[in-house]
Amino acid sequence: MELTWFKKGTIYQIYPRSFNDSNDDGIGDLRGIIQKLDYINSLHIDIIWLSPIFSSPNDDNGYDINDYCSIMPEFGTMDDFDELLEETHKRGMRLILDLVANHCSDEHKWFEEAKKSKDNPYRNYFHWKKPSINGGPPNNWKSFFGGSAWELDEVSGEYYLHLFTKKQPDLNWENSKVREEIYDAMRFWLDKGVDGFRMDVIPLISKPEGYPDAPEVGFRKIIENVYANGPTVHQYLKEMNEEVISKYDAFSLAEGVGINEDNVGLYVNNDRNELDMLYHFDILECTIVNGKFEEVSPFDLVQMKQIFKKWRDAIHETGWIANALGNHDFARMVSRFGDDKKYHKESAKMLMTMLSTQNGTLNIYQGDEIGMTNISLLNIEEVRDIQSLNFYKENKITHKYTEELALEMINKEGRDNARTPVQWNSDDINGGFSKKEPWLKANPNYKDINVKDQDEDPNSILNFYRSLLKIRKEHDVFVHGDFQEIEFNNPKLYIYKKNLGKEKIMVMLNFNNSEESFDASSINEVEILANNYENLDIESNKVVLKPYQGVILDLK
Ligand code: TEU
Ligand code: CA
Repeated sequence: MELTWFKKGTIYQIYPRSFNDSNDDGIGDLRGIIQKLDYINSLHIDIIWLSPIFSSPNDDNGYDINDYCSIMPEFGTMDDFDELLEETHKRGMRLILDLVANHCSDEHKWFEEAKKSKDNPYRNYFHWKKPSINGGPPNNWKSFFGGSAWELDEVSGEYYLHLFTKKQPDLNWENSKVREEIYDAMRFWLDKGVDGFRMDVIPLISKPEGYPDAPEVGFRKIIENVYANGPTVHQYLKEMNEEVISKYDAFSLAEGVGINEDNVGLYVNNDRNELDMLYHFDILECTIVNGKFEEVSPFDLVQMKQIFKKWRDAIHETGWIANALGNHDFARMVSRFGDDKKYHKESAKMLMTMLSTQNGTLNIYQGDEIGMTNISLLNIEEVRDIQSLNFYKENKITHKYTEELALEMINKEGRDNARTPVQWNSDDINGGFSKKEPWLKANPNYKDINVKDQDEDPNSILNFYRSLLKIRKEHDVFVHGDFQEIEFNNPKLYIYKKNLGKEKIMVMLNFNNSEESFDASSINEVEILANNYENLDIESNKVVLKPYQGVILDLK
């Protein structure tokens, strides 16, 4: 398997609104990112992914675009962007943008035109349907963010489809004009030198024929069986690849919502010429049973091992995936999978030890490199995320949960957890993100968790990330290789050996908050490549791992 730059590279996701504010208006911006490029480079990052930076009314923080070839004024100008791209490339890094092509904003010219009349030339850019016979929405589809996925347009008496908020109408990909518009926008950025795209909810672009009612199953199943993987999705992805991506030295990282281990190959196998890679939702949603703000299951390590294995096997030697433990849509990884209190430092390091040794492209999210944690928002006025706000509003009507519990759920699972401002230092107000009150409040724990302090501390999470990402560059076995699991059914330890040609490593991870030991008679002469404790306790035939200890051995 050939390791192209994007397979081997480490991706660092930036959520621009929360990254760094250069002009103290409380909102992160492009110049703020430029100021931090040396910092990003110091992490051994290869590829920066920017969440949407295009003009948008911000109903969903830029995931509702009203002009695909412009920069959101709050984030800066096109000149700022050109400088950001140039400065990124100067440092040997690449830059990818977020392509939100399943839907646009209802304030996009296309939709404003489409609403004017049934025979407007833009009408067919969207999905319109007559009311059902009883007068309600055309079918039972629910939006990802609560309520019906259909909104009535009073003028024409027809409904339009929006799988996300009603300000995010779905584009009709069956219309070749829509596809050309999107491809043109992609070319606009690629011609500037952009290195590819992260593709937002791309498995949703093709809708099932006849818009059939969804079965009464959990929301994740509805996504998988009804909203995603439509009949023409592969035709369009091939077309997009052939007409656009393949013409450039660029790649696609798809958000693999609704994709499972059985159909992933259709999207990413090398001979398909569709997508270069995707990240799936099985790990990200491993504690989310049906959908966010529904049932939550406790974290289960054996299940996580099974998921990693299942996906590794599904694409082995044929395709490629990326791995992430968090992004702007999920609670913070250390709070979900580690211990963000007593073993904060240990568990944050251990989790990255695991993630950086999985097969596939490594995808990390801003702030995780310093172990940023979930935030406790004190009341609903502090909540910003549209998904959480809609949940809270809907709950006020249904009274399914008490208001206290609803807020507790938002604090546990909500997307604002990942969107609090990056914590740059302890001295400045708002953790150095901005002098003005930020659009979403800074986590008060910036006093203890911040870039500046960790930069100066050789034992910090930040410097541990740096060393892991550096050795990953030097050893391809980190990126891919044959896996041999040890004690697979052990619910506390995750232990595996990997080899690729002459390279052999062993990874030992303790997910528990007390010491755990296992038989180590198979370990011979070794060199320690990474260890989040000072020592490794190997006695005769036994390895004893400290709470949340994570170790990588180079097996000679
Ligand atoms: O996310 C799609 C998606 O599936 C998420 O809505 C996810 O289900 C949810 O956040 C988890 O509970 C993408 C973007 O990453 C997200 O930020 C956007 O809001 C969404 O698409 C619409 O563009
Ligand atoms: Ca700003």
